[in-house]
Amino acid sequence: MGHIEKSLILIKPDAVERHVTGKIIDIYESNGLRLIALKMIKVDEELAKTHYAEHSGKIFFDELIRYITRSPLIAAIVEGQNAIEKVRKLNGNTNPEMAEYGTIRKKFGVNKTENSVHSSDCGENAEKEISLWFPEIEQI
Ligand code: 3AN
Repeated sequence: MGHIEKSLILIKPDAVERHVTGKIIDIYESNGLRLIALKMIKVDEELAKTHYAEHSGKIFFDELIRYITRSPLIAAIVEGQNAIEKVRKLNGNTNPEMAEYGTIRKKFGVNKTENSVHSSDCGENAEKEISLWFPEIEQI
């Protein structure tokens, strides 16, 4: 069965710009995930750099920060059985060209940078990302 988990998801600028956020949220909800928090924000450089700190110094880092801060995105917390792994499977490979058919990145992603969605990759990072993106929420 697995257990109930929370994961942080971002529906990133390219998806908001192309009006596909509703379709993406529908995929999560149709797969048994429940939204427990959601907001739209235009990310500032400080939050972007903290979120992507592990990629600091990589060749794609500056492009990644420019992209994620260029227009509003949706940040949300979803909850459900094995939510972390479930969301990552629904999202698909980082590179939309490599992603399996039916995944969100295959359907909506443009390239490795503009790949429509982000989600936490493990429980520890889910906790960190939830408190980074939703500092206003106490303990959930
Ligand atoms: P994922 O989001 O699939 O966990 P990560 O954590 O390896 O992927 O990368 C975080 C983000 O950095 C990706 N969503 C993507 O936008 C960007 N990224 C990762 N690798 C590359 C790359 N080789 N070229 C351009 N952007 C990349």
